[in-house]
Amino acid sequence: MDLFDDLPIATEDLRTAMAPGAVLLRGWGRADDVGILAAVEAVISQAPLRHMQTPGGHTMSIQTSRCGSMGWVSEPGGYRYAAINPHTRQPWPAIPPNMVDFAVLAAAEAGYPDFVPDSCLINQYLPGNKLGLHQDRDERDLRAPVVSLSLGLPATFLFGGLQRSGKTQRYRLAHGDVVVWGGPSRLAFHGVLPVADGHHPLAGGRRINITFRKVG
Ligand code: MD6
Ligand code: FE
Repeated sequence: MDLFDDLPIATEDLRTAMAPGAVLLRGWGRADDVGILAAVEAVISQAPLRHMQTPGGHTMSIQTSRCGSMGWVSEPGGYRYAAINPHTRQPWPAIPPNMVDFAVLAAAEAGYPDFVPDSCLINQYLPGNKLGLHQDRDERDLRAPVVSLSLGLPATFLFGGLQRSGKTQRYRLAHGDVVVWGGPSRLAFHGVLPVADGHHPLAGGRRINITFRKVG
């Protein structure tokens, strides 16, 4: 028995096992939210947000920027990772150091102690924007997890199984929530329902989702 036994906070609620290898760490990203939002703005100023084209020729509603040695590119020919931003013809900006630190610590907290990201995808959702069910499977090294940080407006995240047609669970992802998944869940289907209108004191009228990956 010690002092902390009486505290009303249920720590299990801060850490939710979503599936084998997949964990939700609620609020874990709030520690450096102001610093990470500033770093996101710095990246966006060098690699502007864009609506990407899907291989099927559709324009995605969300807008995307990237940083790290490899950037994910979606275009009519397919998805790929590329060292050069095809729009600026420059290398992607480096992942800001505070963002690397965040991703390394979050992965370790979730049980992936060797994770170091080399690629980062920044998605901006305005109210009404959504992301259809998909798998993240373009990374060469599928042993590494993906670390996801949500900032700004909340969203409903759909998390399914290894088949597109499978049942999905719903999670509300709010400012500072972190999802880390790898292992048996690395290829789970997932998506985001349309973001509701709102205002967040730090991020304004938008949701930012940052995913850190190890591509090489
Ligand atoms: C989002 N996230 O939360 C979209 N992918 O806006 C993703 O697509 C995602 O959160 C792989 C791993 C974690 C993610
Ligand atoms: Fe994804």
